[in-house]
Amino acid sequence: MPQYLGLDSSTQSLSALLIDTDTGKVVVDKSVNFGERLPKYRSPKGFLPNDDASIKQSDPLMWVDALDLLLQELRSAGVDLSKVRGISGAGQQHGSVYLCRSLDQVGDWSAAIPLSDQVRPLLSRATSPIWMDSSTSIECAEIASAVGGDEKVAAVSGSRATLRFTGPQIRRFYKTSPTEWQQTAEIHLVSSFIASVLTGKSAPIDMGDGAGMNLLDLGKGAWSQSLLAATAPGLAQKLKPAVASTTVVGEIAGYFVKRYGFAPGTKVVAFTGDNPSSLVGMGASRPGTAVISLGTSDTVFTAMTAPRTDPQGYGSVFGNPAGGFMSLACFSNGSLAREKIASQLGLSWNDFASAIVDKTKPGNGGNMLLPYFVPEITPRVLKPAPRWFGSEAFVAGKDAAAAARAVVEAQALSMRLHSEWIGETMSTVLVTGGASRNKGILRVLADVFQAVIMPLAVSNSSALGGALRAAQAVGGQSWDELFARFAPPERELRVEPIPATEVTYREMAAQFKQRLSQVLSEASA
Ligand code: ADP
Ligand code: XUL
Repeated sequence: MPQYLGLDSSTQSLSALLIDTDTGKVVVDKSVNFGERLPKYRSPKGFLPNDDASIKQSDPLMWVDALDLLLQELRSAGVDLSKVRGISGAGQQHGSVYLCRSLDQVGDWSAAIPLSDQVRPLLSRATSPIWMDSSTSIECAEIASAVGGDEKVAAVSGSRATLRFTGPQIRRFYKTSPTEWQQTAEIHLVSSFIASVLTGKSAPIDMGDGAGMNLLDLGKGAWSQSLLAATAPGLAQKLKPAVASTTVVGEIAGYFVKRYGFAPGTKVVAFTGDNPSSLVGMGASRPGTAVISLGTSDTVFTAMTAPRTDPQGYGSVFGNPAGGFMSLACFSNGSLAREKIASQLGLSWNDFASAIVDKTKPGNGGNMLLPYFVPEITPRVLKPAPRWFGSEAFVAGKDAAAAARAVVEAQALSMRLHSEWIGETMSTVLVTGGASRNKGILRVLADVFQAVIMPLAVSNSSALGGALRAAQAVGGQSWDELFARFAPPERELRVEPIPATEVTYREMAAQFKQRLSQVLSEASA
Protein backbone atom coordinates (compact mmCIF):
# COMPACT_ATOMS: atom_id res chain seq x y z
CA MET A 1 0.00 0.00 0.00
CA PRO A 2 2.53 2.68 -1.02
CA GLN A 3 1.12 6.15 -0.55
CA TYR A 4 2.28 9.47 -1.99
CA LEU A 5 1.45 12.92 -0.66
CA GLY A 6 0.90 16.02 -2.81
CA LEU A 7 0.80 19.48 -1.24
CA ASP A 8 -0.34 22.70 -2.90
CA SER A 9 0.50 26.00 -1.22
CA SER A 10 -1.69 28.27 -3.30
CA THR A 11 -2.90 31.84 -2.94
CA GLN A 12 -5.77 31.22 -0.56
CA SER A 13 -5.15 27.78 0.89
CA LEU A 14 -2.83 24.87 1.51
CA SER A 15 -4.11 21.51 0.28
CA ALA A 16 -2.97 17.95 0.85
CA LEU A 17 -3.92 15.05 -1.37
CA LEU A 18 -2.83 11.52 -0.57
CA ILE A 19 -2.98 8.71 -3.12
CA ASP A 20 -2.54 4.96 -2.76
CA THR A 21 -0.97 3.50 -5.89
CA ASP A 22 -2.03 -0.08 -5.06
CA THR A 23 -5.73 0.66 -4.74
CA GLY A 24 -5.73 3.53 -7.26
CA LYS A 25 -7.66 5.63 -4.72
CA VAL A 26 -7.37 9.14 -3.36
CA VAL A 27 -7.09 8.45 0.39
CA VAL A 28 -7.44 12.06 1.60
CA ASP A 29 -8.10 15.44 -0.01
CA LYS A 30 -8.03 18.23 2.59
CA SER A 31 -7.40 21.98 2.60
CA VAL A 32 -6.73 24.73 5.09
CA ASN A 33 -7.99 28.15 4.03
CA PHE A 34 -5.56 30.85 5.19
CA GLY A 35 -8.13 33.62 5.67
CA GLU A 36 -10.55 31.45 7.63
CA ARG A 37 -8.16 29.33 9.67
CA LEU A 38 -5.30 31.74 10.31
CA PRO A 39 -7.01 35.11 10.86
CA LYS A 40 -4.05 36.47 12.82
CA TYR A 41 -2.26 36.98 9.50
CA ARG A 42 -4.95 39.50 8.43
CA SER A 43 -5.07 38.04 4.94
CA PRO A 44 -8.69 37.09 4.19
CA LYS A 45 -7.82 36.31 0.56
CA GLY A 46 -4.29 35.10 1.23
CA PHE A 47 -2.46 38.43 0.90
CA LEU A 48 -1.98 41.46 3.12
CA PRO A 49 -4.11 44.57 2.62
CA ASN A 50 -2.25 47.51 1.08
CA ASP A 51 -3.48 50.98 0.11
CA ASP A 52 -1.42 50.70 -3.07
CA ALA A 53 -3.36 48.33 -5.37
CA SER A 54 -0.14 47.40 -7.17
CA ILE A 55 1.46 45.91 -4.04
CA LYS A 56 0.45 42.36 -3.15
CA GLN A 57 2.44 40.56 -0.49
CA SER A 58 1.89 37.66 1.90
CA ASP A 59 3.43 36.62 5.19
CA PRO A 60 5.49 33.48 4.53
CA LEU A 61 4.98 32.41 8.16
CA MET A 62 1.29 32.00 7.32
CA TRP A 63 2.27 29.30 4.82
CA VAL A 64 4.44 27.61 7.45
CA ASP A 65 1.70 27.71 10.10
CA ALA A 66 -0.74 26.30 7.54
CA LEU A 67 1.61 23.34 7.00
CA ASP A 68 1.64 22.55 10.74
CA LEU A 69 -2.14 23.00 10.92
CA LEU A 70 -2.89 20.78 7.93
CA LEU A 71 -0.57 17.96 9.01
CA GLN A 72 -2.05 18.16 12.51
CA GLU A 73 -5.54 17.82 11.00
CA LEU A 74 -4.51 14.82 8.91
CA ARG A 75 -3.10 13.20 12.00
CA SER A 76 -6.22 13.95 14.08
CA ALA A 77 -8.36 12.51 11.28
CA GLY A 78 -6.50 9.23 11.74
CA VAL A 79 -4.37 9.41 8.58
CA ASP A 80 -1.32 7.17 9.02
CA LEU A 81 1.46 9.30 7.54
CA SER A 82 4.03 6.53 8.12
CA LYS A 83 2.68 4.91 4.94
CA VAL A 84 3.79 7.87 2.83
CA ARG A 85 6.76 6.88 0.64
CA GLY A 86 7.23 10.17 -1.16
CA ILE A 87 6.07 13.77 -1.05
CA SER A 88 6.01 16.46 -3.70
CA GLY A 89 3.89 19.46 -4.39
CA ALA A 90 3.48 22.94 -5.69
CA GLY A 91 3.35 26.58 -4.75
CA GLN A 92 1.63 29.60 -6.24
CA GLN A 93 4.09 30.74 -8.90
CA HIS A 94 6.48 33.71 -8.81
CA GLY A 95 6.18 34.46 -5.04
CA SER A 96 9.56 34.69 -3.30
CA VAL A 97 10.95 34.13 0.19
CA TYR A 98 14.19 35.74 1.45
CA LEU A 99 16.36 34.03 4.07
CA CYS A 100 19.34 35.47 5.95
CA ARG A 101 20.85 31.99 6.41
CA SER A 102 20.81 29.04 4.11
CA LEU A 103 18.80 26.22 5.63
CA ASP A 104 21.80 24.00 4.94
CA GLN A 105 23.49 25.77 7.86
CA VAL A 106 20.59 25.60 10.30
CA GLY A 107 20.37 21.91 11.28
CA ASP A 108 17.13 20.05 11.96
CA TRP A 109 14.10 21.86 13.32
CA SER A 110 13.41 21.36 17.01
CA ALA A 111 10.29 19.22 17.43
CA ALA A 112 9.41 21.12 20.62
CA ILE A 113 8.92 24.53 18.97
CA PRO A 114 6.29 25.47 16.34
CA LEU A 115 7.87 25.72 12.91
CA SER A 116 6.92 29.33 12.28
CA ASP A 117 8.83 30.40 15.43
CA GLN A 118 11.91 28.70 14.03
CA VAL A 119 11.54 30.15 10.52
CA ARG A 120 10.86 33.74 11.69
CA PRO A 121 14.46 34.56 12.68
CA LEU A 122 15.67 33.21 9.32
CA LEU A 123 13.72 35.71 7.23
CA SER A 124 15.66 38.66 5.86
CA ARG A 125 12.41 40.07 4.50
CA ALA A 126 9.20 39.82 6.55
CA THR A 127 6.83 39.63 3.58
CA SER A 128 6.82 37.85 0.23
CA PRO A 129 5.75 39.56 -2.97
CA ILE A 130 3.26 37.26 -4.75
CA TRP A 131 2.03 36.78 -8.33
CA MET A 132 -0.68 39.47 -7.99
CA ASP A 133 1.91 42.20 -7.44
CA SER A 134 2.25 44.70 -10.27
CA SER A 135 4.60 47.25 -8.71
CA THR A 136 7.66 46.52 -10.88
CA SER A 137 7.08 48.43 -14.17
CA ILE A 138 10.34 50.36 -13.74
CA GLU A 139 12.37 47.27 -12.85
CA CYS A 140 10.98 45.34 -15.86
CA ALA A 141 12.03 48.20 -18.16
CA GLU A 142 15.49 48.33 -16.54
CA ILE A 143 16.08 44.59 -16.90
CA ALA A 144 14.89 44.57 -20.52
CA SER A 145 17.08 47.52 -21.45
CA ALA A 146 20.15 46.02 -19.72
CA VAL A 147 20.00 42.83 -21.81
CA GLY A 148 19.01 44.36 -25.15
CA GLY A 149 15.21 44.58 -25.11
CA ASP A 150 12.09 42.64 -24.24
CA GLU A 151 12.41 40.25 -27.19
CA LYS A 152 15.81 39.25 -25.87
CA VAL A 153 14.43 38.57 -22.39
CA ALA A 154 11.64 36.48 -23.94
CA ALA A 155 14.01 34.58 -26.22
CA VAL A 156 16.17 33.53 -23.25
CA SER A 157 13.64 33.15 -20.42
CA GLY A 158 10.38 32.36 -22.28
CA SER A 159 8.62 35.57 -21.19
CA ARG A 160 9.18 39.30 -21.53
CA ALA A 161 10.21 41.04 -18.33
CA THR A 162 6.93 40.54 -16.47
CA LEU A 163 5.61 42.52 -13.49
CA ARG A 164 4.84 39.55 -11.24
CA PHE A 165 7.92 37.50 -12.14
CA THR A 166 10.50 36.95 -9.45
CA GLY A 167 13.48 38.63 -11.16
CA PRO A 168 11.83 42.06 -11.40
CA GLN A 169 10.51 41.59 -7.84
CA ILE A 170 14.03 40.79 -6.64
CA ARG A 171 15.37 43.88 -8.38
CA ARG A 172 12.80 46.07 -6.65
CA PHE A 173 13.74 44.59 -3.28
CA TYR A 174 17.44 45.16 -3.94
CA LYS A 175 16.72 48.81 -4.88
CA THR A 176 14.28 49.66 -2.11
CA SER A 177 15.80 47.65 0.77
CA PRO A 178 19.58 47.55 0.22
CA THR A 179 20.37 46.56 3.82
CA GLU A 180 17.95 43.61 3.82
CA TRP A 181 19.27 42.68 0.37
CA GLN A 182 22.80 42.51 1.79
CA GLN A 183 21.50 40.33 4.62
CA THR A 184 19.85 37.89 2.22
CA ALA A 185 21.78 34.65 1.86
CA GLU A 186 19.22 32.66 -0.10
CA ILE A 187 16.13 33.26 -2.20
CA HIS A 188 13.35 30.73 -2.67
CA LEU A 189 10.16 30.47 -4.64
CA VAL A 190 7.09 29.47 -2.61
CA SER A 191 7.53 25.97 -4.06
CA SER A 192 11.20 25.51 -3.09
CA PHE A 193 10.54 27.20 0.26
CA ILE A 194 7.91 24.63 1.26
CA ALA A 195 10.19 21.80 0.07
CA SER A 196 13.00 23.35 2.14
CA VAL A 197 10.84 23.54 5.25
CA LEU A 198 9.85 19.89 4.78
CA THR A 199 13.42 18.66 4.40
CA GLY A 200 15.02 21.17 6.81
CA LYS A 201 17.57 21.78 4.04
CA SER A 202 17.80 24.29 1.23
CA ALA A 203 15.80 22.68 -1.61
CA PRO A 204 16.68 23.85 -5.14
CA ILE A 205 14.18 25.56 -7.45
CA ASP A 206 12.87 23.29 -10.23
CA MET A 207 12.85 24.13 -13.96
CA GLY A 208 9.04 24.25 -14.10
CA ASP A 209 8.62 27.05 -11.57
CA GLY A 210 12.08 28.54 -12.15
CA ALA A 211 10.93 29.54 -15.63
CA GLY A 212 8.58 32.05 -14.00
CA MET A 213 11.42 34.21 -12.74
CA ASN A 214 12.81 35.90 -15.88
CA LEU A 215 16.13 34.43 -14.76
CA LEU A 216 16.34 30.95 -16.26
CA ASP A 217 17.84 30.30 -19.68
CA LEU A 218 15.24 27.80 -20.93
CA GLY A 219 17.47 26.47 -23.70
CA LYS A 220 20.35 25.73 -21.32
CA GLY A 221 18.28 24.77 -18.25
CA ALA A 222 20.49 27.00 -16.08
CA TRP A 223 20.39 30.52 -14.64
CA SER A 224 21.21 33.10 -17.33
CA GLN A 225 24.32 35.05 -16.35
CA SER A 226 23.15 38.15 -18.24
CA LEU A 227 19.70 38.14 -16.64
CA LEU A 228 21.19 37.58 -13.18
CA ALA A 229 23.53 40.53 -13.74
CA ALA A 230 20.70 42.73 -15.04
CA THR A 231 18.55 41.91 -12.02
CA ALA A 232 20.72 42.50 -8.93
CA PRO A 233 24.39 42.31 -7.94
CA GLY A 234 25.33 39.19 -6.02
CA LEU A 235 22.14 37.38 -7.06
CA ALA A 236 24.00 34.32 -8.40
CA GLN A 237 25.27 33.52 -4.88
CA LYS A 238 21.75 33.59 -3.48
CA LEU A 239 20.33 30.91 -5.81
CA LYS A 240 21.19 27.22 -5.95
CA PRO A 241 21.43 25.70 -9.44
CA ALA A 242 17.96 24.86 -10.77
CA VAL A 243 17.13 21.15 -11.04
CA ALA A 244 14.86 18.89 -13.11
CA SER A 245 11.40 18.64 -11.54
CA THR A 246 11.84 14.90 -11.03
CA THR A 247 14.82 15.35 -8.66
CA VAL A 248 14.65 13.93 -5.13
CA VAL A 249 15.77 16.97 -3.12
CA GLY A 250 15.98 15.38 0.33
CA GLU A 251 14.31 13.39 3.07
CA ILE A 252 11.63 14.52 5.48
CA ALA A 253 13.05 16.44 8.47
CA GLY A 254 12.97 14.81 11.92
CA TYR A 255 10.45 17.43 13.06
CA PHE A 256 7.74 15.90 10.84
CA VAL A 257 8.71 12.36 11.84
CA LYS A 258 8.37 13.17 15.54
CA ARG A 259 5.31 15.39 15.33
CA TYR A 260 3.21 13.75 12.63
CA GLY A 261 4.48 10.19 12.36
CA PHE A 262 6.11 10.24 8.91
CA ALA A 263 8.58 7.39 8.39
CA PRO A 264 12.22 8.49 8.69
CA GLY A 265 13.78 8.65 5.22
CA THR A 266 10.54 9.62 3.40
CA LYS A 267 11.70 11.16 0.13
CA VAL A 268 10.80 14.69 -0.92
CA VAL A 269 10.75 15.42 -4.68
CA ALA A 270 11.35 18.97 -5.98
CA PHE A 271 8.24 21.13 -5.65
CA THR A 272 7.09 23.08 -8.72
CA GLY A 273 4.64 25.86 -9.65
CA ASP A 274 0.91 25.28 -9.22
CA ASN A 275 0.23 25.50 -12.96
CA PRO A 276 3.03 23.12 -14.02
CA SER A 277 1.85 20.78 -11.27
CA SER A 278 -1.74 21.00 -12.54
CA LEU A 279 -0.56 20.07 -16.03
CA VAL A 280 0.60 16.75 -14.56
CA GLY A 281 -2.42 16.40 -12.25
CA MET A 282 -4.76 16.83 -15.23
CA GLY A 283 -2.93 14.12 -17.17
CA ALA A 284 -2.24 16.78 -19.81
CA SER A 285 1.53 16.75 -19.83
CA ARG A 286 1.69 15.76 -23.50
CA PRO A 287 0.89 18.33 -26.23
CA GLY A 288 -2.67 18.27 -27.56
CA THR A 289 -4.79 18.83 -24.44
CA ALA A 290 -5.60 22.34 -23.28
CA VAL A 291 -6.36 23.08 -19.64
CA ILE A 292 -8.26 25.97 -18.06
CA SER A 293 -7.68 26.43 -14.34
CA LEU A 294 -10.28 28.49 -12.48
CA GLY A 295 -8.54 29.26 -9.18
CA THR A 296 -7.80 32.64 -7.62
CA SER A 297 -6.26 33.41 -11.02
CA ASP A 298 -7.70 31.94 -14.20
CA THR A 299 -5.07 30.32 -16.39
CA VAL A 300 -5.08 28.64 -19.81
CA PHE A 301 -2.21 26.30 -20.52
CA THR A 302 -1.00 23.42 -22.61
CA ALA A 303 2.11 21.29 -22.94
CA MET A 304 4.31 22.07 -25.94
CA THR A 305 7.32 20.38 -27.46
CA ALA A 306 9.34 23.51 -28.30
CA PRO A 307 9.06 26.87 -26.54
CA ARG A 308 6.98 29.42 -28.48
CA THR A 309 6.50 32.93 -27.10
CA ASP A 310 3.49 35.25 -27.18
CA PRO A 311 4.03 38.02 -29.77
CA GLN A 312 1.82 40.33 -27.67
CA GLY A 313 4.09 39.72 -24.69
CA TYR A 314 1.51 38.64 -22.11
CA GLY A 315 1.87 34.86 -22.23
CA SER A 316 4.65 32.76 -20.72
CA VAL A 317 6.58 29.57 -21.24
CA PHE A 318 7.30 27.39 -18.21
CA GLY A 319 9.01 24.03 -17.79
CA ASN A 320 6.75 20.99 -18.04
CA PRO A 321 7.56 18.83 -14.98
CA ALA A 322 7.13 15.71 -17.15
CA GLY A 323 9.67 17.03 -19.70
CA GLY A 324 9.58 19.77 -22.35
CA PHE A 325 7.69 23.03 -21.93
CA MET A 326 4.24 24.48 -21.38
CA SER A 327 2.61 27.70 -22.51
CA LEU A 328 0.46 29.73 -20.15
CA ALA A 329 -1.77 32.80 -20.17
CA CYS A 330 -2.72 34.12 -16.72
CA PHE A 331 -5.64 36.38 -15.78
CA SER A 332 -5.70 38.02 -12.36
CA ASN A 333 -9.41 38.90 -12.48
CA GLY A 334 -10.49 35.28 -12.06
CA SER A 335 -12.30 33.99 -8.97
CA LEU A 336 -11.94 37.31 -7.16
CA ALA A 337 -13.88 39.09 -9.94
CA ARG A 338 -16.59 36.40 -9.96
CA GLU A 339 -16.76 36.61 -6.16
CA LYS A 340 -17.07 40.39 -6.31
CA ILE A 341 -20.14 40.18 -8.55
CA ALA A 342 -21.66 37.30 -6.56
CA SER A 343 -21.20 39.00 -3.19
CA GLN A 344 -22.24 42.48 -4.33
CA LEU A 345 -25.44 41.14 -5.83
CA GLY A 346 -26.14 38.59 -3.11
CA LEU A 347 -25.81 35.48 -5.31
CA SER A 348 -24.82 32.08 -3.93
CA TRP A 349 -22.72 29.97 -6.34
CA ASN A 350 -25.91 28.03 -7.17
CA ASP A 351 -27.73 31.30 -7.94
CA PHE A 352 -24.73 32.40 -9.98
CA ALA A 353 -24.89 29.22 -12.09
CA SER A 354 -28.62 29.43 -12.54
CA ALA A 355 -28.41 33.14 -13.47
CA ILE A 356 -26.25 32.04 -16.39
CA VAL A 357 -27.99 28.84 -17.42
CA ASP A 358 -31.65 29.68 -16.75
CA LYS A 359 -32.03 33.45 -16.67
CA THR A 360 -29.81 34.85 -19.42
CA LYS A 361 -28.80 33.96 -22.96
CA PRO A 362 -25.53 33.81 -24.90
CA GLY A 363 -24.61 37.36 -25.88
CA ASN A 364 -26.30 38.64 -22.70
CA GLY A 365 -28.78 40.85 -24.58
CA GLY A 366 -25.95 43.18 -25.56
CA ASN A 367 -24.64 43.69 -22.01
CA MET A 368 -20.87 43.49 -21.62
CA LEU A 369 -18.45 44.01 -18.75
CA LEU A 370 -14.70 44.54 -18.79
CA PRO A 371 -14.15 43.00 -15.34
CA TYR A 372 -10.92 44.65 -14.24
CA PHE A 373 -11.59 44.93 -10.50
CA VAL A 374 -7.91 44.42 -9.64
CA PRO A 375 -4.90 45.27 -11.86
CA GLU A 376 -4.94 42.78 -14.76
CA ILE A 377 -2.04 40.71 -16.04
CA THR A 378 -3.56 39.77 -19.42
CA PRO A 379 -3.93 42.29 -20.98
CA ARG A 380 -1.85 44.62 -18.85
CA VAL A 381 -4.26 46.95 -16.99
CA LEU A 382 -2.34 48.70 -14.21
CA LYS A 383 -5.21 50.50 -12.50
CA PRO A 384 -8.44 48.72 -11.55
CA ALA A 385 -11.04 49.93 -14.06
CA PRO A 386 -14.22 47.84 -14.47
CA ARG A 387 -16.30 49.11 -17.41
CA TRP A 388 -19.97 48.31 -17.97
CA PHE A 389 -21.70 48.55 -21.37
CA GLY A 390 -25.42 47.87 -21.98
CA SER A 391 -28.83 48.50 -20.45
CA GLU A 392 -29.40 51.13 -17.79
CA ALA A 393 -30.14 48.53 -15.09
CA PHE A 394 -27.02 46.55 -16.04
CA VAL A 395 -24.74 49.58 -16.02
CA ALA A 396 -26.21 50.64 -12.67
CA GLY A 397 -25.27 47.19 -11.29
CA LYS A 398 -28.92 46.27 -10.68
CA ASP A 399 -29.31 43.31 -13.02
CA ALA A 400 -27.77 40.48 -11.02
CA ALA A 401 -28.37 37.73 -13.59
CA ALA A 402 -26.86 39.76 -16.44
CA ALA A 403 -23.88 40.70 -14.26
CA ALA A 404 -23.15 37.04 -13.48
CA ARG A 405 -23.19 36.13 -17.17
CA ALA A 406 -21.24 39.26 -18.08
CA VAL A 407 -18.28 38.59 -15.82
CA VAL A 408 -17.93 35.02 -17.07
CA GLU A 409 -18.48 35.88 -20.74
CA ALA A 410 -15.79 38.55 -20.56
CA GLN A 411 -13.36 36.18 -18.84
CA ALA A 412 -13.99 33.46 -21.43
CA LEU A 413 -13.69 35.89 -24.36
CA SER A 414 -10.45 37.26 -22.95
CA MET A 415 -9.07 33.73 -22.48
CA ARG A 416 -10.02 32.90 -26.08
CA LEU A 417 -8.45 36.09 -27.44
CA HIS A 418 -5.27 35.84 -25.42
CA SER A 419 -4.59 32.15 -25.92
CA GLU A 420 -4.64 32.27 -29.73
CA TRP A 421 -0.82 32.52 -29.76
CA ILE A 422 -0.57 29.10 -28.14
CA GLY A 423 -1.67 27.74 -31.50
CA GLU A 424 -3.49 24.64 -30.25
CA THR A 425 -6.95 23.77 -31.52
CA MET A 426 -9.02 23.55 -28.41
CA SER A 427 -11.70 21.00 -29.27
CA THR A 428 -11.60 19.50 -25.78
CA VAL A 429 -10.61 21.55 -22.77
CA LEU A 430 -10.02 20.07 -19.31
CA VAL A 431 -10.98 22.35 -16.41
CA THR A 432 -9.80 22.43 -12.82
CA GLY A 433 -9.75 24.75 -9.79
CA GLY A 434 -12.29 25.89 -7.21
CA ALA A 435 -14.78 27.23 -9.77
CA SER A 436 -14.62 24.21 -12.10
CA ARG A 437 -17.81 22.68 -10.67
CA ASN A 438 -19.93 25.71 -11.52
CA LYS A 439 -22.26 24.65 -14.35
CA GLY A 440 -22.88 28.24 -15.44
CA ILE A 441 -19.18 28.89 -15.92
CA LEU A 442 -18.71 25.60 -17.79
CA ARG A 443 -21.63 26.41 -20.09
CA VAL A 444 -20.14 29.77 -21.10
CA LEU A 445 -16.68 28.27 -21.62
CA ALA A 446 -18.12 25.53 -23.87
CA ASP A 447 -19.96 28.05 -26.04
CA VAL A 448 -17.24 30.70 -26.23
CA PHE A 449 -14.51 28.17 -27.09
CA GLN A 450 -16.91 25.91 -29.06
CA ALA A 451 -15.20 23.08 -27.24
CA VAL A 452 -16.20 20.16 -25.03
CA ILE A 453 -15.43 21.23 -21.47
CA MET A 454 -14.44 18.44 -19.13
CA PRO A 455 -13.88 18.82 -15.36
CA LEU A 456 -11.58 16.44 -13.52
CA ALA A 457 -12.80 14.09 -10.78
CA VAL A 458 -10.37 15.80 -8.39
CA SER A 459 -10.74 19.58 -8.52
CA ASN A 460 -7.39 20.18 -6.84
CA SER A 461 -5.26 19.06 -9.76
CA SER A 462 -2.21 20.90 -8.48
CA ALA A 463 -1.99 18.84 -5.27
CA LEU A 464 -2.81 15.71 -7.28
CA GLY A 465 0.05 16.60 -9.63
CA GLY A 466 2.35 16.67 -6.58
CA ALA A 467 1.24 13.20 -5.47
CA LEU A 468 1.64 11.81 -9.02
CA ARG A 469 5.09 13.36 -9.37
CA ALA A 470 6.16 11.76 -6.07
CA ALA A 471 4.83 8.38 -7.25
CA GLN A 472 6.71 8.73 -10.54
CA ALA A 473 10.02 9.89 -9.08
CA VAL A 474 10.10 7.80 -5.89
CA GLY A 475 7.86 4.84 -6.72
CA GLY A 476 9.00 4.46 -10.34
CA GLN A 477 5.40 4.41 -11.61
CA SER A 478 4.89 5.33 -15.28
CA TRP A 479 3.03 8.49 -16.22
CA ASP A 480 0.58 6.52 -18.38
CA GLU A 481 -0.34 4.23 -15.51
CA LEU A 482 -0.71 7.13 -13.09
CA PHE A 483 -2.81 9.26 -15.46
CA ALA A 484 -5.11 6.35 -16.28
CA ARG A 485 -5.75 5.63 -12.60
CA PHE A 486 -5.87 9.08 -11.06
CA ALA A 487 -6.54 11.73 -13.68
CA PRO A 488 -9.52 10.59 -15.76
CA PRO A 489 -11.91 13.44 -16.60
CA GLU A 490 -15.48 13.27 -15.25
CA ARG A 491 -17.24 12.41 -18.50
CA GLU A 492 -20.72 12.73 -16.94
CA LEU A 493 -20.02 16.34 -15.99
CA ARG A 494 -18.80 17.34 -19.43
CA VAL A 495 -20.50 20.24 -21.18
CA GLU A 496 -20.93 20.19 -24.97
CA PRO A 497 -20.96 23.45 -26.93
CA ILE A 498 -24.18 24.68 -28.54
CA PRO A 499 -23.19 25.16 -32.22
CA ALA A 500 -25.72 27.98 -32.74
CA THR A 501 -23.83 30.16 -30.26
CA GLU A 502 -20.69 30.17 -32.44
CA VAL A 503 -21.85 33.20 -34.44
CA THR A 504 -22.99 35.07 -31.32
CA TYR A 505 -19.60 34.68 -29.71
CA ARG A 506 -17.64 35.37 -32.90
CA GLU A 507 -19.40 38.74 -33.09
CA MET A 508 -19.12 39.35 -29.38
CA ALA A 509 -15.38 38.53 -29.47
CA ALA A 510 -14.85 41.21 -32.13
CA GLN A 511 -16.76 43.77 -30.06
CA PHE A 512 -14.89 42.75 -26.90
CA LYS A 513 -11.55 43.18 -28.66
CA GLN A 514 -12.52 46.62 -29.91
CA ARG A 515 -13.74 47.83 -26.49
CA LEU A 516 -10.69 46.40 -24.84
CA SER A 517 -8.27 48.18 -27.14
CA GLN A 518 -10.17 51.42 -26.58
CA VAL A 519 -9.84 51.03 -22.80
CA LEU A 520 -6.16 50.09 -23.11
CA SER A 521 -5.39 53.07 -25.31
CA GLU A 522 -7.25 55.43 -22.94
CA ALA A 523 -5.24 53.99 -20.03
CA SER A 524 -1.92 54.52 -21.77
CA ALA A 525 -2.82 58.04 -23.04
P1 ADP B 1 -6.32 28.82 -5.38
O1 ADP B 1 -5.77 27.43 -5.61
O2 ADP B 1 -5.84 29.84 -6.33
O3 ADP B 1 -6.18 29.29 -3.93
P2 ADP B 1 -8.86 27.45 -5.75
O4 ADP B 1 -8.61 26.68 -7.00
O5 ADP B 1 -8.89 26.72 -4.47
O6 ADP B 1 -7.87 28.71 -5.65
O7 ADP B 1 -10.23 28.23 -5.95
C1 ADP B 1 -10.73 29.06 -4.95
C2 ADP B 1 -11.86 29.88 -5.50
O8 ADP B 1 -12.87 29.03 -6.06
C3 ADP B 1 -12.56 30.71 -4.46
O9 ADP B 1 -11.96 31.99 -4.42
C4 ADP B 1 -14.01 30.77 -4.95
O10 ADP B 1 -14.26 32.04 -5.54
C5 ADP B 1 -14.07 29.76 -6.09
N1 ADP B 1 -15.20 28.82 -5.98
C6 ADP B 1 -15.38 27.84 -5.08
N2 ADP B 1 -16.55 27.19 -5.32
C7 ADP B 1 -17.12 27.78 -6.40
C8 ADP B 1 -18.33 27.58 -7.16
N3 ADP B 1 -19.20 26.62 -6.86
N4 ADP B 1 -18.55 28.39 -8.21
C9 ADP B 1 -17.68 29.35 -8.55
N5 ADP B 1 -16.55 29.59 -7.88
C10 ADP B 1 -16.26 28.82 -6.81
C1 XUL C 1 0.80 32.04 -13.23
C2 XUL C 1 0.32 32.87 -12.09
C3 XUL C 1 -0.75 32.35 -11.19
C4 XUL C 1 -0.16 31.82 -9.89
C5 XUL C 1 -1.21 31.58 -8.83
O1 XUL C 1 1.77 32.66 -13.98
O2 XUL C 1 0.82 33.94 -11.85
O3 XUL C 1 -1.55 31.40 -11.84
O4 XUL C 1 0.60 30.67 -10.14
O5 XUL C 1 -1.99 30.50 -9.05
